[in-house]
Parts: sequence; structure tokens; C-alpha cells
Amino acid sequence: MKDLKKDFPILAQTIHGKALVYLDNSATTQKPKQVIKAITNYYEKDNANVHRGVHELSMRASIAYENAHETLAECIHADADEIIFTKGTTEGLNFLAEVLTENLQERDEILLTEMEHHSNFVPWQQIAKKRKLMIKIIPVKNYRLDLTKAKTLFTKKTKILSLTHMSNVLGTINPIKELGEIAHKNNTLVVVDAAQSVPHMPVNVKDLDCDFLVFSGHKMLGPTGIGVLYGKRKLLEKIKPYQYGGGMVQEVTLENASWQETPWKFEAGTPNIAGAIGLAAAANYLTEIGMRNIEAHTRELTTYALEQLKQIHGLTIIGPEDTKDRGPVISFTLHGIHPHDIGEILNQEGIAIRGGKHCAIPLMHALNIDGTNRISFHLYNTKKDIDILIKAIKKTKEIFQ
Ligand code: 7TS
Repeated sequence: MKDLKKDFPILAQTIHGKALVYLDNSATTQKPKQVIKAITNYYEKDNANVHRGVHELSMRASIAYENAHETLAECIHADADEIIFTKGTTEGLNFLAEVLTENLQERDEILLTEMEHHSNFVPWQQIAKKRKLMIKIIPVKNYRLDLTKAKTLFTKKTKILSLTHMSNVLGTINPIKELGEIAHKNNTLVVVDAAQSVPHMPVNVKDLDCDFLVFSGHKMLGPTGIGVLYGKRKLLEKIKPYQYGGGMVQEVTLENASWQETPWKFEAGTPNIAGAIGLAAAANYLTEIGMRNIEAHTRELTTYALEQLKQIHGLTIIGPEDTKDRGPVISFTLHGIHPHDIGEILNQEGIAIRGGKHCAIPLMHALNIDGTNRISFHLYNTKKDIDILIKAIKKTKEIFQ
């Protein structure tokens, strides 16, 4: 793939006198000028509220906002009315935890996995307490879900399976289809946290046959504060709004109210119009390069990085050591050196990586570790970035020896 760094103005800077090497893409990605321009252009030329006015600017803003639903729908092979804009993955999962459990019976069960980000764990845990539901957990074995065990955890009471498509710590890609088939035979709804997968690989909700899928704009070159909740239309039609207010009602009397069709009934209040436009620009940028090309590029980087990292004495990869069913996220520990110390030394070299528990404390407990260092790639990263990283890790080891 050609070097795309020139599209990303932020990458042209130096940090502590060294060219910035950005390897924290699982946390958030950088934005190409096409996205920045789309947002600026909207504020400079078209800014108005949507669905409210007949004036020119409002029409332009409304069309751009509606088109953004179309663009994001195409990205995951959904229909535009199945795309609800949220603040991000976290909001999408809180939304689902609230509305999908409303009619459950006491002691009904929600199945999660040990490798979930807190965003796909705490909302379910808290709603379970409130509604007296049970949480069951699919364990992790050799950095992958223990499928044998998973199959034994489904019962007649299992109403929801919510799991990550790609782990933000291990890089593991989970067999959504396989687990989804078991779930559907059991009348269990399937919720997919696609925060790490949609930015990095082709995702097709029809092929996955998931009932709901959520992701964040900022991890796929888009702005912060915007994300997507996909739901199968027939399910969205059945569930109640999550929030109430302007824009989502059809009729209001002093006693009652009725709702617009989906997705509008789920988008109360003035939405993040600029965010949606920026996210659509990001989706177009990714599509133009091609999700398959992006996946192939970051897989090549992951293979290269794994090979290099494995040669460093005292370094342990926390995750699958090959690239089968794994994405461009690599966690590792370095014997005797705290992840924060490594992160700080690398920062002096202009390298941005993350160290810590990665909002996955249950997984840290399961693996019996305090934290990891994590590198994660996107389309602008190169083998040279990895060479610089490897050199800096070796230097860190020397400092601590
Ligand atoms: N789910 C997964 C798998 C994630 O990786 C993240 C964010 C979230 C949910 C939450 O997304 P948000 O956009 O609503 O915050 N992950 C990370 C990370 O790994 N480091 O910083 C944020």
C-alpha cells in the first residue's frame, strides 16, 4: 500500500525531536484531511439544524445527515433505516443493555465473555443488578474463547449474548457466526461490539447474522462523539426509544406521544450533525482504499511485528502468536519492567503506545497479569514504524538492566 501518512496532517510532527510514530490506533485513530475538510466545510457552508426547517441550509444539513446514514449502512451491508447514530460504542451498549432487558424475567441470563472491554461488561452487569438478571461468562483459553465451554453455558434462560468481534487487548477475532448460530437456535439475541473490527476489516452484518452491532467513529478515522448502532429492522421496530425529546416524536398530546419510524425514533434531540458528516467522510476514505487492502496491509505489519517482538528476550506476547483470526493489536509484557515505564521511555523516542489494563480488568484477572503494553496499527503505519519501535524497546531493556 502506498504511504498514506501525507493525508494525515498530525503525523507530520516531531515529539521530543523525533518523528511521531503513532501506534495507539486501538484507542483512537488519526484523521485524514478529507475528514477534517468535510467537517470544516459543513460549519463554513451548510451549518443548520436538521429535520426542522424548510430553508436552504437546513435542507442541505438534513440531506448530508441522512446521506451519512446511507454511507455507514453501506459500510456494514445494512439498510439506512437500520443505522442509528450514537455518541459511540459505549452509548450503543448502554442503550442495548437498557432496552433489551426491559421485558426479561428475574434470573434470565446474559452471556458475556472474559475478554470484553468494560463498555460491554459494566452496562450489562449494572442492569443485571437492577433487574435481577444473571450474568454468565465465556472463559478465555489460550487467548481465544473456550468454545467447548461456551456451548455448555446456553440455557433456556439465555436471552442475550453480547461479545466483542475483536479483542482490544489480545487482537483475537471471535467466531461470531458460529456462536451466533448456537445463540439463534436457542432464541438468544446476538449483540456484537465491533469497536475494533469495523475500522480494520470488511464487516457484513447480514453474513454475521447478528441482531445488533455497535462501533465508534473515532477508531475508524472519523471524529469523536459519533458512533453507530445497527439493529435488524424487525427488532428495532419492536423496541422502545431509549431517550425522549424533539425530533423523534410523531404526535404529542398532554397525556401521550407516538414515535417516528426507525432510526429517527432513536435519535432524540439535535444530533451530532458535523460528527455524522465527518464519519461519512471517513467511511468513504476507507472504502476508497478498500477494507480488504487495509486488512491485508495491517496483517502484513502484524506478522512483521510479531516476528520482531518474539526475538526480544524477556518479551511475552499476550495474545495469539500468529495472524490467523487475529487483528492488528498486539499486547506484550517485558519481564521486570512496568508497562507505564516502557510507555514513558518510548514517548521520549516519539512513539505513542498504550500501557495498562486497557479497560479490560476482568481479562487482566483471568490472565493473572497487571497490565500490558499494546501497539495497534492502522493504514498509515509502515514497517519503518515497527523498526523504530523495536529499536526503542531494546533501548528500554538496556536502561533497565
Ligand atoms: N469496545 C471495545 C472492544 C473497545 O476497544 C472500546 C474502546 C470500546 C468498546 C469503547 O469505545 P468508545 O469509543 O465508546 O470509548 N477501546 C479503547 C482502547 O482499547 N483504548 O482506549 C479505548
